[in-house]
Amino acid sequence: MIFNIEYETMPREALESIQLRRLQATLSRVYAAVPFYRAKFDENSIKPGDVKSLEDLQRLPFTTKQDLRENYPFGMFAVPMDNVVRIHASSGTTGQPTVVGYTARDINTWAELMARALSAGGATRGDIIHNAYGYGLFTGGLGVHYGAERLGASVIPVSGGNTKRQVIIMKDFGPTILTATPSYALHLAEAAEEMGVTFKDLKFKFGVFGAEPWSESMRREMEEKLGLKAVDIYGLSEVIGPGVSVECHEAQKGLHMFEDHFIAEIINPETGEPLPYGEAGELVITSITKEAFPVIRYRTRDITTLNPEPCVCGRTLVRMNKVSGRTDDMLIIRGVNVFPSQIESVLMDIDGIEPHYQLEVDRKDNLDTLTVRVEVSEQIFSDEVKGLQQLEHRIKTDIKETLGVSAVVKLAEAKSIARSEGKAVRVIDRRKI
Ligand code: DLL
Repeated sequence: MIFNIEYETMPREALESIQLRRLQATLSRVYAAVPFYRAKFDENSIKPGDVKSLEDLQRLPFTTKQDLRENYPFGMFAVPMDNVVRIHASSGTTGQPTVVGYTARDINTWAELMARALSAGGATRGDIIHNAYGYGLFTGGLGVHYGAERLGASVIPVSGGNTKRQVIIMKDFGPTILTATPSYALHLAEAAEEMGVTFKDLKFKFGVFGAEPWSESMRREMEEKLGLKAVDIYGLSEVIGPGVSVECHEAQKGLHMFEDHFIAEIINPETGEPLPYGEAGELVITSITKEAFPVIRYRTRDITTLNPEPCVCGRTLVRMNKVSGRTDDMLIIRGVNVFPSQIESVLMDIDGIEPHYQLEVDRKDNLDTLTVRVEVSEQIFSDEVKGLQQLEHRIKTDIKETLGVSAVVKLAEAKSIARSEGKAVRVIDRRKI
């Protein structure tokens, strides 16, 4: 089902004229209300009125995470606090959290976008949504929650954690849609198995997974293990939270960007030059309907490509490919660029490997070392030493062949790598310490 058929299937030309109008209004608003933007525009000798076409957007300066940090906590808000009804913050593993605000209208917009996203992911009014994204400052829990209610589905606000209780709820309440980070969804399946509950026998039809990167191979693994169709949802607190883009369950091929609210660009992260459709680079987003916390050309640091081809689902919205990594997640190991997601793909294509792994990077005698710790199934782990050595060798060779980097591979016993209730920790880089 397409929740908002008018906007989601709009002819390109009509969509672009709405985008331009909304962009112009946003620019006037931020110029008048946010000293940061006024100063930035003035520095670049550009006034909101100079933006006369969508192409002119490229003349505007970028906004970075650093800019948001410098205006911590409320300096980027474009409305008086009287009009702010909600505050969220991104945890961020380093430095200050980023604080974002919403007006009542923003909350309304977000609910609509999340209803659209859930519906693209296969949810309908009749569904029961088991929402295991964390509730709190993180946008995942409440984002899905409001969207589910807007859609008219029944939402179980279970949040992250208390995993055993979650399994009982899944068994007794019979939810049909699972929303969680992919890593927590896998953890739920494991916990269920330990309690004698076969996840596949539960009533789940669709899973709407996001908040962290997960590869195509991970999708296959999850669909098989969880017995559902898995779709990808993308978003970030700075832009609104979840509900910036989402895959449709029909194609499961690229995430439709809700372009009536966000303008997406891809740039070369080194030079800032805009890149054409189909080329990989950093995703830059401009919000065009947000009131409390609009962002102009926000550099997400997420790497993807945009694809304008029509989709079988009927949506005319441009699609972004699955995020392949972040510009700041890229590991440089002995000069070779390595994204954790590339290693994930290699691992998931090998039988007997569990979807739980961690990359450890060290520096010994001025040389980088990469250790890949990955879990194997219990059956394999209890196998003869020779079999384990062969498997280690296979992984090492596949990584070397695909990525050109040498790794030490350590097979770990099932469930020995720490599980997370939210975003998984995939990389431990000791070189920075
Ligand atoms: O993770 C919002 C969200 C909640 C999205 C629930 C989807 C589902 P932040 O905590 O601000 O917001 O983190 C944003 O997470 O810049 C990406 O690097 C990463 N991320 C989010 N979704 C995906 C995804 C939420 N589907 C940061 N694939 C983003 C890959 C993702 N990375």
